[in-house]
Parts: sequence; structure tokens; C-alpha cells
Amino acid sequence: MIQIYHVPQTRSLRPIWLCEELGLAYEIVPVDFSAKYRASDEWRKINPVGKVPALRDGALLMMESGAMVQYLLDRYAEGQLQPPRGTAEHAIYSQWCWFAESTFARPLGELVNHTRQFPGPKSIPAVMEEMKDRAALSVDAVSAAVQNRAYLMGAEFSAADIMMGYSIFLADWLIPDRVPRELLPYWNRLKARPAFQRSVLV
Ligand SMILES: N[C@@H](CCC(=O)N[C@@H](CS)C(=O)NCC(=O)O)C(=O)O
Repeated sequence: MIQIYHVPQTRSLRPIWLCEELGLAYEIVPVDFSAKYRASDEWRKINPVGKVPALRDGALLMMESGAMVQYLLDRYAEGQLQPPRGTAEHAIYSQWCWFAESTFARPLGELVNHTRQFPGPKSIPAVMEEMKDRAALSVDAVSAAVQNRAYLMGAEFSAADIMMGYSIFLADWLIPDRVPRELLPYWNRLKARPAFQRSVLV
């Protein structure tokens, strides 16, 4: 049984959403998200940098939500939700998956970390603005990419939309005034998916 170590509203949403899309059975392992528990030996044995999520499938233990998504696709999806590997389409699909986490979510995650580390008046406005500007560049790039198409890869929903969906979720929470109106049809389409709705309730 696939086990997903989960904290609501964190990146564990990605593998959960994918399991829901594919109809895969999985078990949720709730995680104490306190800094103290995440720094504990018990949790560091599961995620050495003290972050969430983690995934276990038999003897396999993983951190990194994007790698979990790719593993679940390759192991269980029988070609669904990603273009054939080695094609130009797969290259673009993969580009959006990486972009979602390494370029788009990065300044948003740092925004969260900065305000947690330096709460209230201790936060540095210039740093916050710079991170917001970098995230806004990404949100604009995604918005441009989905104009006149239902999903990132065209008419078909793919796991790249799951990767991006979580990053947009973060942007909607952290920089709502920088999310362009033009992105909303795409974001609403993702939120309307029954599998997404089930995954946010877990
Ligand atoms: N690149 C990692 C990022 C993991 C990550 O930043 N997780 C957040 C929750 S969504 C976290 O644990 N933050 C706590 C911290 O960084 O202190 C992934 O995609 O799994």
C-alpha cells in the first residue's frame, strides 16, 4: 500500500491528488508539522531535511513531491497523465513540472520561511517584495501558457497540472493581488476537478 505522509495544505497534496486522479489506493500518515517534530530524529529518518511530504511504497522511501508524482506515474499509471517519454511533448511536460517547483514555488516557499523566521516587524520588506516579484513573474508565465488552452499540455489534463496546481494554490494564498485574472479560468478548472476536491478534504 502506498503511504503518503501528509499535512493538509502542503505539497503532500500533489501525490494525493494524483492517486485520486488515477484511482490508486493509498494510506494517509498524518505528520505533526511542528518545528520540534520535524527536527526530531524520528522524522529526519523519513525526511532528512525535516520537510513534508514523504512517501513510502514497500521498501521505497521518498522525499520531493515532484519525484513522487513521477514515480507514481511511471509505476502505476500505464501511460496516463503524461506524454510518451523521449518525445518533445514529454520535454515540455517535464519542463512545466520542474518549473512549478524549482522556479515558481521557490520564492513563495521562501516568503513563508522568511515570515516564519522574522515575524511581524522583524520581516524585511525589500526581501519580501523581491520574492513576490519573482513569484509574480512565474505566475504571469503560467497565465500566458494557458491562454486558449484547457490545460498546460493542451486539451488533456496531465500531471504537470497537478504540479502547477499546488504552486498556484500557494500564489493564491500568498500573493493574491499578483495573480492575473487571465489565469482564473485555468485555476478554476483545476479546482473543479473531483479528484482535487477529494484531495483537499483528506
Ligand atoms: N521541494 C520540496 C519542498 C518541500 C517543502 O518545502 N515542504 C514544506 C511544506 S509544503 C515544508 O515542509 N516546509 C517546512 C520548512 O521548510 O521548514 C518538495 O516538493 O517536496
